Amino acid sequence: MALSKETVSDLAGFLERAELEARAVPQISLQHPGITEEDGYAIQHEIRRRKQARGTRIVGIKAGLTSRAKMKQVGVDQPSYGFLADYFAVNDGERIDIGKLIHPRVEPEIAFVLNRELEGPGCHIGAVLAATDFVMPALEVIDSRYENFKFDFPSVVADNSSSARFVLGGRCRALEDLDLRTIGLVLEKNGEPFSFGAGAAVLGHPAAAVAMVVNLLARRGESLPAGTLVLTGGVTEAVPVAAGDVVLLRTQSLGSVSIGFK
Ligand code: OOG
Ligand code: MG
Repeated sequence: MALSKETVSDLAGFLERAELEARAVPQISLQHPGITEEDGYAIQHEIRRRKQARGTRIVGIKAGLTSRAKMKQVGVDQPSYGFLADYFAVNDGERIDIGKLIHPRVEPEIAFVLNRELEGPGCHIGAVLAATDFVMPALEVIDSRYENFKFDFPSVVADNSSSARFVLGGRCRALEDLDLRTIGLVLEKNGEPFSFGAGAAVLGHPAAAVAMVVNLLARRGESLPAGTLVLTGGVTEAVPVAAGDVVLLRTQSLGSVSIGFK
C-alpha cells in the first residue's frame, strides 16, 4: 500500500460524494501517482463500508474489464471487480433519470446467481458451474466518476469499477442445456444495432469471470455467499446514452432486457 489509512478514507469520501452528487472529478492517480491496485481496492471497500453503515444493502458483485472490447474501449488491460448496492437495481424496461448520472454508458452482460458459497483461492470454472442456480441477461449502466471517462487501473478500482445501475431481465435458465460461450447477443440503441458478441468474449467463458472475482476477494478473506448475484462484465464495448435513449439487449436463448433514460 502506498497510501495511509487517512488518505484512503479521504479518497473514499471524495469519490462517493462525486457519485452521489453526479459530479465528475479528476482521476485520483494525478494527485497520488504512486497509488497501487491494493490502495484502489482499499478505497472501494471503504466506500462499500460507508454505504453499509448508512443502511444500504450490498446485493451482488460485478466483474469489470473482462473482454478485449471493454479493455480496448477504456485503455486498461486488467480485469477488476466492484460491488452492487441495492439502489443500483432498476426494473426491466424502466426509464431512469439521467440527471442522477454523469456520463453513463450501457453494456451487455451475463448475470449469474449462486446457490452455494464460493470461496477462493483456487476457485475455477467447474466450481462456479456447480454453484450456479441460474443465469440471466443483464444490462449494466456504468458511469465513471472521472472527467472524460478517463482512468488508470487503481483509479477505476477505487471508483467501484464505474458501477452505477443494472437491470436483469429476459429468462432465467439453468446451465445444463446452455453453452454460455456460444450464446450470441445484439445490443441495440433506439432500434439500431450497436454491437454484437458471444459469451466467449468474456475471459473465454463468463464463468471464468466469476472465478476471477472469487479469487480476488480471497485476498481480502472474503467469499461469495449462496444467493449472490454476479455480473460477469461487458461482452462488447459500452454504448454512451443521453436523455430519450432506449437500449435493448437481445440474446440467443435468454430473451431480452431493456432500459431507457429520461
Ligand atoms: C470500468 C468498468 C468495467 C465491465 O463490465 O467491463 C465494467 C469501465 O469500463 O468504466 O463494468
Ligand atoms: Mg460492466
